[in-house]
Amino acid sequence: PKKIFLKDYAKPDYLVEHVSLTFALDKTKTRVTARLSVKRNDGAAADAPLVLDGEDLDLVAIAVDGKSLGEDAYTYEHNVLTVRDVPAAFTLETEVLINPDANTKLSGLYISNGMFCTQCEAEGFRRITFFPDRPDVLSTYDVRIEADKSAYPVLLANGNPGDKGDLENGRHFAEWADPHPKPAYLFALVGGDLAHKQDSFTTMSGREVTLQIFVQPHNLDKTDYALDALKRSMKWDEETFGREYDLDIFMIVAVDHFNFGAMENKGLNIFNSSCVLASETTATDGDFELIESIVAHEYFHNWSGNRVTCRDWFQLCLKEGFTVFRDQEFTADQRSRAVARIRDVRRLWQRQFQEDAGPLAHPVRPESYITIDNFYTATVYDKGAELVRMMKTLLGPEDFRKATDLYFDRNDGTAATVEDFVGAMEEASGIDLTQFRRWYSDAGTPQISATEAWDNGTYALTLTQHTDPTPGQDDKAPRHIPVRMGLIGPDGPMVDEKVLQLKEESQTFTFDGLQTKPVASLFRGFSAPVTVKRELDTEERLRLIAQDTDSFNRWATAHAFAMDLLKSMAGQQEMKNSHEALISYAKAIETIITDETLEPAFRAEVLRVPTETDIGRAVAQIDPDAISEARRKFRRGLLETLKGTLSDLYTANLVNDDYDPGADQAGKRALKNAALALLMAEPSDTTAELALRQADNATNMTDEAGAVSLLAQSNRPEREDALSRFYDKWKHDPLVVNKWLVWQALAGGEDALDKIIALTRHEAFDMGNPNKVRSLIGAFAMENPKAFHRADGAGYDLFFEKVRELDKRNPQVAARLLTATEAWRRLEPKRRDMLGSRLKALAQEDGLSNNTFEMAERLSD
Ligand code: BAL
Ligand code: ZN
Repeated sequence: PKKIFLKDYAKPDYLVEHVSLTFALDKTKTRVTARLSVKRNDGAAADAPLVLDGEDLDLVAIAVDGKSLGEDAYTYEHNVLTVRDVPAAFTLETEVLINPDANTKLSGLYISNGMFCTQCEAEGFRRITFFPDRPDVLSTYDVRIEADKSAYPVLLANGNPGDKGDLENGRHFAEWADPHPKPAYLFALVGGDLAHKQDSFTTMSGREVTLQIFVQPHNLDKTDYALDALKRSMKWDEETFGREYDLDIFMIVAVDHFNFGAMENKGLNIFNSSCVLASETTATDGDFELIESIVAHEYFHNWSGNRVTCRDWFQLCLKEGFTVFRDQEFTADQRSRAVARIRDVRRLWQRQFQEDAGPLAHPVRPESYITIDNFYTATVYDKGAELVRMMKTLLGPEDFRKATDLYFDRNDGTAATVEDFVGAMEEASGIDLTQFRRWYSDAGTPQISATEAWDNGTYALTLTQHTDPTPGQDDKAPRHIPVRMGLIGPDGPMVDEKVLQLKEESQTFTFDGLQTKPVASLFRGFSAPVTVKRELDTEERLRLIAQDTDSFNRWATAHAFAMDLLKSMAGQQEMKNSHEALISYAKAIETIITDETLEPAFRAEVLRVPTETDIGRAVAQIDPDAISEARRKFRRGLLETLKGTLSDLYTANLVNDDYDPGADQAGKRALKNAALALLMAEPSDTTAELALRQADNATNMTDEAGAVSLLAQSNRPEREDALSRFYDKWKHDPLVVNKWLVWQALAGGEDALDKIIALTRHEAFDMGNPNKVRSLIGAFAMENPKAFHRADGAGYDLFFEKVRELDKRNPQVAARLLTATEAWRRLEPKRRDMLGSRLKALAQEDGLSNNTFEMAERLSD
């Protein structure tokens, strides 16, 4: 397979100004007729051939300016159509046949539960028609869709609606026009028997926009929350970024088979149904929060991604990092800023830090790829968002807003680069970001060592930065790192918060005139995506947990304390007086979880115990059995000290009001369920009874799932019955059944893997549905280390069998599953050899997709 490099970027030889498409929809033979208004680009040679992408297309007819081309005028091989001797401006007409029913890759036009839908990002449009399928070719579109009227009464495409009407033979048509130039990856089409909910939004300039959410009719009662989240997103983007919506209509369609979470197609977002459908009895508070953030994310793309798009796929973070930043800020404003920050950082640690520390490490702006599908990563998305946040910290909020205005205004209607974005930041603020740009080009997480000295009223803090080598990048120069910090004395804060600028390899910052030696609160709000190494004794830790005025750092200090205890229990780290330290930790978090002046959701975050996978990420060598045992002991140790408090918390946080998915009620439920989770560390009959009662009496999915999932993780006799009753109750609802699959994928016990293997044959599982694959195989491989890394290698056997099977069907999802192995080099030697050799064997296998080959090769390299 061919590698593509950023340094080789060249402008396209031909642009397409306008596209007219006609679709005659048919399950196995959809006819796509395309008329492209093509123009030679400035600087292209007069004899440059027209080169178009096309994959799995059956070419029926091709003409230039109305003249049909003979077979000697073009070639179509290796997914490339080349037309020679074309004029400087012309109309290209093609007619192709495609087979949506056979499209198991879920890229291009395919069928999900009987409806036609599309996914074109990154390179799916070429599976619909011949086109220069690259993001720097922007065109206006008009689309006509024809289909059988009774099977597909609803026909949608991007833009504003035009004519519609009946045709012969029970068929009908609908026309759509999108006046905003867009790259082909934002094209979308839907045809199906769908119901919809409708609302409207009046924009800041007074235009009324129709909002519609389309779903299968039986899901119509699950659309209200997404519609409400959409309206809030539209308002927020006007108020916060000055961005107004630009079409007469905005539509969302839910589909069950989808590779991504959702897709920001212009005016016609297509969503994985798991990221849009919610009702109080079927979705948890976490689902509601996720839906709110994804609806916002896709909507925000209308400006950060659609109006201003990417020049090439190496610039993916330009739209994704910025849009994640925007959706994170939205969530922080809609809910609790402190809790949102903790959750975002937890996610970054879980996914991105792991990626940055292993064989898949790559810069936020990668320099090469075989298939771009493999670079929709936590690094591009979540670290990309952190880079935007750091620039906001360096610029301050006012200059940051000036910079985003400048960026949007200057690049509107064009395909931009990271350089355009960072350049706008510099121009609006006068700040030099030359060194900061290394964050985009250099992979790896900087490690900061903090040492301190105290001398007669002067506190000196020395920060040293170092980044380990990553694949292809051996030497790393120092980065420009914003360090938001404060100093905490025995009675609270001692100096006002400051942002230090760490630019050298090592720098010392001094603070004079202090009465007593402070404890530094560093990287407040997680002001930079770095790890910090420092020596804190228990007294200093307790001071930060109790007195830091930055709530993120209160949580982070408690979390680091817990991690050190867990590592020492797993035999990975020395800790003096670890028994006393565990009691100190328990007492410290008890003070927080019982402090009613703090938000319940924050207290719930403090109470959550790191998972076995979290611990695996933090240790030098992963021994899954030792980690599992350490976590078991840690939870039991906490329970011993906190039992009474947890029972009280449980009772005090019962919610009796009508269900509301907002932050206040959700916080109370989170705290109550976190208390129950720790009580279940060693479930007595009374505790199991409490969980069973919660499951049976629950009037919302948060409480039902909270209780059943805990029983599923336990070895209580009630387990099987709770799971089977849950299945019987919910087997008609695939999204709820996915939760049931996840809980069993995460379960412990000696026979855990056998049960997972049995589930791969269960009626609820389907290799053709990515949500099912992720729920069972993905959850097992990523979050059940004991079963996945079973000492006899049987977990690996199941995993690789499923990856191979899936690769034939859906390479994008197969390749993504492989990320579950990224820490293989840190496994204890026996497992390392078993997993490493399987990865190497896979990389050498014939007949793999490019997606899976690229991942297997990078992982085993
Ligand atoms: N653009 C792919 C899905 C998303 O990030 O919104
Ligand atoms: Zn996105």
